[in-house]
Amino acid sequence: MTLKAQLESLRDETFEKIQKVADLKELNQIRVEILGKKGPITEVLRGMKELPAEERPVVGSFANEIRDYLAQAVENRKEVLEQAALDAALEKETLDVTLPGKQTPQGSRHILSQVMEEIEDIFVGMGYQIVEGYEVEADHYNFERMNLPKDHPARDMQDTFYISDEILIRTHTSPVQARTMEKHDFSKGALRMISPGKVFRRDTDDATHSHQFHQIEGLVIDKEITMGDLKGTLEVVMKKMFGEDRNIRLRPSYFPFTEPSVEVDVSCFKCGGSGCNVCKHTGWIEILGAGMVHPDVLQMSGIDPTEYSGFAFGLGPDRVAMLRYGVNDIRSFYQNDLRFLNQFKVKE
Ligand code: 2NL
Repeated sequence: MTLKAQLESLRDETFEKIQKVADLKELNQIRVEILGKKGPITEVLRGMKELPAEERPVVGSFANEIRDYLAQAVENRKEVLEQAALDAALEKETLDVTLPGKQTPQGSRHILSQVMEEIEDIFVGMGYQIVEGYEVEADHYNFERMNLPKDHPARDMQDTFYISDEILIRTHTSPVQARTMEKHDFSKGALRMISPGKVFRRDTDDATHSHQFHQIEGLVIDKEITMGDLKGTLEVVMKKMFGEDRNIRLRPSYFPFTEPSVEVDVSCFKCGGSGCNVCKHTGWIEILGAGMVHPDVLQMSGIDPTEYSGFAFGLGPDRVAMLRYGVNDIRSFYQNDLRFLNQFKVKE
């Protein structure tokens, strides 16, 4: 076989190999093998000095031609394979922007927070300040200042969890009011406040009792505050909470920190007063405890009861939520069961 024929068959075989190769790595191997320093073409070019002088240019240019031809074939094939690899990657990694996204579970305000904020909004609209205090309190502020000295029998109804003899978790939000009363500067006007928050009692938990629940207490102190202010204020609030058609009625009661004391009933929001399951066929729903602030309570907080008077009330948001939404077990609010809570989901 002539050298020319050898080169031609090397060209044709290599070209075929290049066309068949499907892998960039293998393609590169072929390039190194055929066109590299140890490859057959380099060898031919190197062996040219053995040839007669007149054949050298012919063989040299033919070998160069084949080398260039194969180098170009490798380059073309490389482009084809790279494009194919890119197409495959694009195909595999296709992002369908029309697919629905992964849903992130969206939470919501707890139903008690919703009820409390609604009540807070009513009072803010009437010029009250919202004051929050400590859940861990001094016996002094929780009991003594509320006219409940250590031997007072009414303490039994508000037994709680003691951190020490003098430190406890509050049984009502009254200590917040006591702390605010002693600080209030009456030269700047009346004190109007509500204190919403968590409270604790040593209760045996059942459908209507929980060792932890909520309270919103209200307090107004100024010169010449009367029972009429109490009644008028609570009537407006009850109408805003339960509907403009509601009425209220006051019944005598007892709290150590108020005198006189009353229970406040609101006419039933479901039946309007004719009697139903919500009002237990009485037409009335017991909703608040209230009264005129006991003079001794004013005195203990540094307010002169001969000059100032005030009314106060306590309201249970848990009970409001239970009545309004037909929840029959107070413990449902504290179990974090999403099947319960999701029923009261609101868009934030
Ligand atoms: C109830 C009873 C009540 C008060 C809370 C109060 C606060 C001060 C002075 C006098 Cl600083 N009283 N708070 C008064 C009457 C009743 O709560 O049954 N709550 C659910």
